[in-house]
Amino acid sequence: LRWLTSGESHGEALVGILDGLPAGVELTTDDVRSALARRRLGYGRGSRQKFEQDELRVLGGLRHGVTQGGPLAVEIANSEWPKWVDVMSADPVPPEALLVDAGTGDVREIARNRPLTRPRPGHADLVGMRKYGFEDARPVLERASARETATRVALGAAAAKFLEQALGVRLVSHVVGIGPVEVPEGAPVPGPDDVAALDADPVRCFDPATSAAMVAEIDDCQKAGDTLGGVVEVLAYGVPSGLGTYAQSDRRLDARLAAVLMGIQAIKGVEVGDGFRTARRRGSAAHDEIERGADGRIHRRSNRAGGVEGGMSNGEVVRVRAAMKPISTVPRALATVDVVTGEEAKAQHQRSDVCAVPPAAVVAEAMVALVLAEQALEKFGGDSVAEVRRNAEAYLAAIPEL
Ligand code: EPS
Repeated sequence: LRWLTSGESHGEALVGILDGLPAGVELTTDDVRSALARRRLGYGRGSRQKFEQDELRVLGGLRHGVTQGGPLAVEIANSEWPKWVDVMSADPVPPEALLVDAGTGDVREIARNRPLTRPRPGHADLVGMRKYGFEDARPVLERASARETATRVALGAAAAKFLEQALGVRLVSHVVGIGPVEVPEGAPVPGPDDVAALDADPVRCFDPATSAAMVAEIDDCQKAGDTLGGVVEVLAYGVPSGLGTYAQSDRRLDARLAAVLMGIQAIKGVEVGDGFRTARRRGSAAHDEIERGADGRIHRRSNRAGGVEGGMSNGEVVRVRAAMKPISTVPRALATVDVVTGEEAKAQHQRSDVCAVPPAAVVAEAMVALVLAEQALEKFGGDSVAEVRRNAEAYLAAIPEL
């Protein structure tokens, strides 16, 4: 399984291709639309989420609600494109076109058309401009933008359907921290049937008291002209044991999960299971003791390992966390240097989200779905959902105690 995306934040459309998905996955454009809608939820997002729409088209790989085995191609058009046709035009535009307001036809200097020369600390702006040879941060921020995650959520929705239909795997994502506000240790963890409740919570938090404190923290932060990061968690229920391998480092399941979570914009840390907390424990309190249950099957008494041991899924719930830094477009702008004048300056800022942690949970869920689908196909193979299911059942029948 492999995937690629293309497109700019204010471009005409984002596009994504998912190659290697078996035939026979039941999927509709409404399934993908509802995944995209979940990514737009979340208290603390900026004005852009209110007026911009994701306009989805599935261009390949799907027929009559069933995948065909060919690459799945999605297009997510941007309803705001008419305002950006000149700034983001694929073909050259005369300089005077950039002085015309695409909406009203007025001739004046348009903020969105002005070169951006004051890079934001924490953003890709400065290094991107220098690396690619731009005098304007526009091309850098257009592609570095987390708007691109819409495409990955669309592809992840297809991967999640495959996992559920072929293997009975179900995923859930939630927010466990926003800024200094954290879900208390030992608080109940959501299950796959709690997705609707999480979608209904303003910050995708499963603990109501913490959710209210998170909302208050976002309000405080907004008043202070600042931004917030946080921590998200993804849980995958029903993952069969044996995905990934200890035999080669790059094929470890945890290595793949960490790589794709780190690949989400603004993620600065990844944890598998109790991760950093386990590092503070002694071995006797760190590992998950093995026992035989009343049903005769072998399982773990706890799941501090997050369902992965030796780079392989062990049959317990797969649990990973990702830490997101605060958004680098800080309204109370930080110090920078204007790369054209060389003078000290305040970093560019037009508008920004205060906090994008709730949508990051949905993005992380999509990435976990893609990697679990990739690893399931590597382990079981198969060109159709039915074949993958048969292969998985045959493997699992041979190890009945797991
Ligand atoms: C983003 C900045 C914001 C977000 C955008 C991602 O856009 P702007 O700077 O134009 O206000 O709204 O996210 C989306 C549009 C989206 O659909 O998620 C960034 O810099 O990453």
